[in-house]
Amino acid sequence: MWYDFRRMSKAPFVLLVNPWICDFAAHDLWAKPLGLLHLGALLREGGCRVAFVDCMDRRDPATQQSKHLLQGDNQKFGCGKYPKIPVPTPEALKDIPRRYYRYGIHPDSFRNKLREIEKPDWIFVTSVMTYWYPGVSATIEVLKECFPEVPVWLGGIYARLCPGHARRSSGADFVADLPIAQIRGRIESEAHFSLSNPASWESFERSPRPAMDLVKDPTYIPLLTGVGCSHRCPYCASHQLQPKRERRSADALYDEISAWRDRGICDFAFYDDALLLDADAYLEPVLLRLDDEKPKVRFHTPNGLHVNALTSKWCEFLYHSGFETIRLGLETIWPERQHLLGGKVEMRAFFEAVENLFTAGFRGDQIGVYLLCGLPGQTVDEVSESIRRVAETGVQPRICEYSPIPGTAMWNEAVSVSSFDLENEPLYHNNSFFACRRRDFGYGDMVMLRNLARSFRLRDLQ
Ligand code: B12
Ligand code: SF4
Repeated sequence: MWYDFRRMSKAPFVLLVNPWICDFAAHDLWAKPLGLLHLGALLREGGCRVAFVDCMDRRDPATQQSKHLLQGDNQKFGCGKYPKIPVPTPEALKDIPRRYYRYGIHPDSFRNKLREIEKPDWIFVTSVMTYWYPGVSATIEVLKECFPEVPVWLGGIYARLCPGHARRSSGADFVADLPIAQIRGRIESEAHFSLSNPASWESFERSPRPAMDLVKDPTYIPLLTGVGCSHRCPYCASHQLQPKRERRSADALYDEISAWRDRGICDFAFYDDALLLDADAYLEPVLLRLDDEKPKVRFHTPNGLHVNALTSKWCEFLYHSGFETIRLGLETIWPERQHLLGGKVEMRAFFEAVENLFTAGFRGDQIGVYLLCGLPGQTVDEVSESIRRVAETGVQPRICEYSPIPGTAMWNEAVSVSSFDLENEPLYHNNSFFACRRRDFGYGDMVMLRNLARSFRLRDLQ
């Protein structure tokens, strides 16, 4: 379809949409569409009008009144369960003995929200996990039904990692598999409109804070102090998605946190891939300023911290600054695999980090340690030993089932190990599906290891 954007001589009105998620499980673990809200802030600063519809709003009143879905609920630190509707399991995932759901608001509520909005000039839909694409396609289908003549662009992580698949199956008119700096040019040439803030699109440091004000009554705020990571772990897409390491200034971060705190927000979650890298220059001044002020806030690091950065100084600092949820990336306790994965961490450093955290005052149930599970070449024994060894230190082992990601260094190996068509079907990237299962490391082993890790966490609750 061809759209005559030349009619758009004025600033466009852009509708931003966070799509539904389809999966066996999904939790609101401080999950907000940060990329889309970042884009919204850039568009708004550049002169566009924007509106936001969140298909993942857990507290949507119309959905809460509906009897046709399973209701979500609120949990601690602003997190919670999404409402969900069982939907047919896609053929590719049929052998998983679990219910498949579409998570998020009721379709009638979504349609009503779209009816209430002035017709947009443009619709921007985001995406996160590649294997959540059925939720993206279902969202775009409704958007097309309500606004058939409005162009829909799809961006975000699925669009970046699987652009060919997204072009074929999402229903979007354009799949934006470009870095953010190039998206500006594309918007301007399509809309015949000059954004007034070109410099903000060029550098992360200069960009405005994400438009979290578009989210109705947020219960927590996601934060991104920097993008990119100096490591190149073979299973990770960080470098593909954000090749350049960039940081926001300490002042900008302080302003963002204090503004939300003054509006009553207590919980803040960092999405950074490398939060503690150069933290003396960026994070330390912010935490020091916040330390003198009231009310106190709580911080959470769901995406994992680098073990080597957890010196005794930093552990004490994190404790006194209100860090509540600590996650560490250990991957495995086997030195050979640690080396193959880039040699970021050694057991000596891990034990030291755990000791530093305990000495600083953290409890074991606040500290979760991510262990990779099911990597090509990994054995069941390696993972179970890792789980036990981590549990012995008094902290909580957490399994990260390997999710193969196109374009990563490990991708070709994953494709050759797997008996599933990883290259053409992103549903097989689902961490619950475990596409790299094999004779000596099957789906049942994965379930057993997940339960083993959970049993140690439950032990800590007793
Ligand atoms: C924060 C995070 C999480 C959080 C929450 C994620 C969420 N739901 O929001 C937590 C810690 C819970 C998490 C969990 C997992 N994660 Co994660 N996570 C991330 C992380 C670090 C950041 C994502 C993010 O918000 N980025 C920030 C924003 C700014 O970037 P963005 O969304 O890409 O948006 C930019 C552009 O794309 C663009 N854009 C966005 N939308 C749109 C729309 C349009 C129209 C346009 C034009 C542009 C545009 O604008 C933005 C510009 O700045 C990424 C890695 C990364 N560096 O991106 C991994 C990542 C997404 N996670 C990944 C994985 C593997 C997982 C787990 C499966 C790990 C595991 N085995 O348990 C679990 C899955 C959990 C689940 N089922 O929900 C993989 C992806 C896997 C996949 N197949 O898709 C990634 C890429 C990391 C990796 N290993 O490489 N994750
Ligand atoms: S896994 Fe973590 S440390 Fe490794 S490259 Fe990705 S973000 Fe960096």
